[in-house]
Amino acid sequence: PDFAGTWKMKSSENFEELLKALGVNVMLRKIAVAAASKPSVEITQEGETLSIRTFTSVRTTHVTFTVGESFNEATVDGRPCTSLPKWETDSKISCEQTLQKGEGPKTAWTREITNDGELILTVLMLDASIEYCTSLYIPW
Ligand code: R13
Repeated sequence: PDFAGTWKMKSSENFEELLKALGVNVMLRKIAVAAASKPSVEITQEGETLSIRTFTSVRTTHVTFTVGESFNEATVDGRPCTSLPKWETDSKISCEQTLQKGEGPKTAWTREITNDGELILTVLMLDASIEYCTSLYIPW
């Protein structure tokens, strides 16, 4: 499937709860939640190699990876991690994150293109199976 394009957020759920569960203090949480409500995402793709840029007013991230190959990124609370993206289905990438140092909750994300051409991003805390946040993106 084709993840490429410029995307804007249509809705998002549970982001603050996720940050809280990850131990982010209330002040940083409020800043992150305000900024994360209006992100834009630019994705380019060549075969199984994706480059994803996420822009917000306080933080911009850029990751490039090939599905099936591990790469370095940061967790949503900013800890350096090694990530291994895999195809969960034809249209869904699932990626487990392993912290590079220290202890912390195990996290993962999934990115999926729906039949309607929308992009769903989910960030999960694997130890606490109920803690996850989901964002829905539509083409810009
Ligand atoms: C700031 C520092 C404190 C921590 C944090 C976490 C997340 C974010 C900002 C910050 C933001 C994340 C946006 C994510 C999006 C993901 C997506 C707690 C480290 C800088 C305040 C803004 C938009 O949808 O792809």
